[in-house]
Amino acid sequence: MLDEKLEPIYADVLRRNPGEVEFHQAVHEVLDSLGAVVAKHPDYAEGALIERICEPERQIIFRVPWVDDRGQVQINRGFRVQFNSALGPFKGGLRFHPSVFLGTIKFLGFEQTFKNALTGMPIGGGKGGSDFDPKGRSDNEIMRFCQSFMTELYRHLGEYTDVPAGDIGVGQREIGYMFGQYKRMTNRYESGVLTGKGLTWGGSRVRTEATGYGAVYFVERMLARRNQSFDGKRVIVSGAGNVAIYTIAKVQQLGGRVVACSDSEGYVVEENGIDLAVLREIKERKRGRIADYAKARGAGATFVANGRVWDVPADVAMPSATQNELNGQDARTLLKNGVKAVGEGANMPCTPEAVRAFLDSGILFAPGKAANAGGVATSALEMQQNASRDSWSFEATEARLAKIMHSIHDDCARTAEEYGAPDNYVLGANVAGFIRVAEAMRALGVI
Ligand code: NDP
Ligand code: 2IT
Repeated sequence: MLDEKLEPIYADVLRRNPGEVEFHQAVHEVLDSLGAVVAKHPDYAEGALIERICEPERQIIFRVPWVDDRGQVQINRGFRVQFNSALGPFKGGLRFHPSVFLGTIKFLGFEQTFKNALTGMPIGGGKGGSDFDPKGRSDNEIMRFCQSFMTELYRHLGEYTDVPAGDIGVGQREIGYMFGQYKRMTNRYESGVLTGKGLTWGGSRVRTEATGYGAVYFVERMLARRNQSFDGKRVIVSGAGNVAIYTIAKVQQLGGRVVACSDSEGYVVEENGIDLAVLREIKERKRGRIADYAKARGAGATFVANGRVWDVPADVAMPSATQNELNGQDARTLLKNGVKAVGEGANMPCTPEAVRAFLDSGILFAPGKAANAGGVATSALEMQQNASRDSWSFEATEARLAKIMHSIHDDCARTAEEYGAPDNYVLGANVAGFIRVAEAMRALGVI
């Protein structure tokens, strides 16, 4: 049950955004945490502040026509939801996946607003993408799609306005094609308009690794509060994309053993630990499948088609693929198998029922908007380097990332304690993020 002041706000969100179930879910989770805030500081419930936070500043939907390799015209739908710019230019990734619709982008933009606030950096929240399916498309098709997408989107962007980056289905290759088209359309080499760029054309060291590394730093700090570490721990990671790969890399560096990872077609278990070099070769270079990885590894690796990776016993679980990929039943399985910590690398990968099960059980649970903030934080470091026409070393950039993740962790822990729920990082993240955005919005007036 939501607080009585918040219930009508949520009812309005349901009425105004029909069918956008992930957006409803994300809003409900934040409003659930805000009950404690409006009880303590009733002024936050005034001036329609919370209502304004739930309504994007601007939503852009556009046609993306392109020609495939057979000469056929294809039509996709493009989106950019500019959610909140109280703290800085809209900032957040672009997702290319066939499941994308307005509700997906709205949920991601809403989450992004609080995540970006938690980083303490001057970035507002936004998200975009398309229902384009990059799977099986040639490099030329990807380029033509990205160029067409940017031919409309460019007019809504700018280093002081809105700065996209990657997300599912969008990595350095796609950012390159979009940056090229932006440069061509505007006749400006405006490095700070996109992040996740390549190192030779304005990118930052550590941005590729940042989300996965950051999530592991967060969980490491959380474990340390219970005098534990990754050393010797069995870990499972879902997904096998950007976030998953660099989560695996950092866990291994810290002495943990990652025994399973997955993609949308199944999972692989390897008791001796996933071989990162082989995984990277297959996923990053060949753009292959987890089944190909299992085949390449031979007898030591078992591929389970369409199974649940959460059935594999582990000390730590890091869901790093997509929203609602870990449900209540999966949570109970993990708990039964003795999981000690769960860290969300993806955005909203655990269903509300799963989150409740983890919180009730007293294990450590790191919510995505805090744990996966390392990616966007390093994007903000990329913007800083672009603005000063500078380029930092790997070591210096990674040290900044580690410091930011530790400070996000400590902010969440401190806020949770202040609100009488120590160790509830969900409450801590939602409240700490909300207060930053809310304070800035109040200062800027009713706009
Ligand atoms: P990638 O495209 O690199 O990888 C996505 C992975 O998740 C793939 O293994 C993919 O499998 C799997 N996956 C995607 N959609 C589904 C689905 N509907 N069902 C099952 N599996 C799926 O994306 P990222 O690693 O960048 O993103 C992963 C998550 O992390 C997302 O939630 C994203 O929003 C979040 N995130 C990303 C950040 C970044 O910097 N990239 C920053 C913060 C959060 P398959 O190949 O079979 O589709
Ligand atoms: O969900 C996310 O935080 C991202 N996809 C990264 C956003 C960014 O602007 O780097």
